[in-house]
Amino acid sequence: MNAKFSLCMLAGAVVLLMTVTLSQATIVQTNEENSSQTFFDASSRDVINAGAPTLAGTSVSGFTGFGGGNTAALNNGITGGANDLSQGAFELESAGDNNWSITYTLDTTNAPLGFSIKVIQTIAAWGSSRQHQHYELLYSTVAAPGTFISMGTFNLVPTNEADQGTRITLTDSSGGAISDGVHTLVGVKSIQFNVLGETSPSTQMDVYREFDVFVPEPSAACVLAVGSFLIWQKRSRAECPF
Ligand SMILES: [Ca+2]
Repeated sequence: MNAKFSLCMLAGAVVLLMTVTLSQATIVQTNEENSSQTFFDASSRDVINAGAPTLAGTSVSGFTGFGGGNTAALNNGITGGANDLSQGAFELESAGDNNWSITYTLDTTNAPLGFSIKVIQTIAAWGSSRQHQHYELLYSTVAAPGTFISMGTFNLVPTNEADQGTRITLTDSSGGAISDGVHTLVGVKSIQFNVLGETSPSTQMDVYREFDVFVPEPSAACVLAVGSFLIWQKRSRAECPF
């Protein structure tokens, strides 16, 4: 068996492994809570953060801010202090239908194949059950930027209602791009959060502090075995914007 044949065998095995991994992938939702509204930190280096070269634009639908609540707070890298509505997106339930959405469109000028999304974190903080979370996550691709695909609805009800800070982390069971086994966050053009009213104990709206969306770091995407590196080589520049 010569070296070239061995490399082909290795590459083939990696392709098979990746295929099996993708088909078995599931979204892993990790819910965390803390007594403090300021415990969970926001990232200012994620791809949808305001000012990031990877963010092309933001659009909001159906949101009416209450008490200074605003959607710009969701991607400014700041979670804010206790009871600080200026650093949260909050719509009073009586202002609407317990539903608003925000869409972050990515700049794919230097990533024409779109982005792979590996981690999504959402942070909420308040009291009186408004630290709960409930939203649908959707995405579109560079191939069909106007078509949004649902990745499911995610919910957080604290085990201890006295805990006023919460965080949902979405990852993938394979360690790669987030996938439900059918749809995978690759080739991504836009990410959309469709914010919903609570599921329990009421249907009131919550105070979201930050939405963070992360792509693989170059070291994670590129430092792989030889065979997988050959497969990823063509794509890594597009998928590793930093
Ligand atoms: Ca951020």
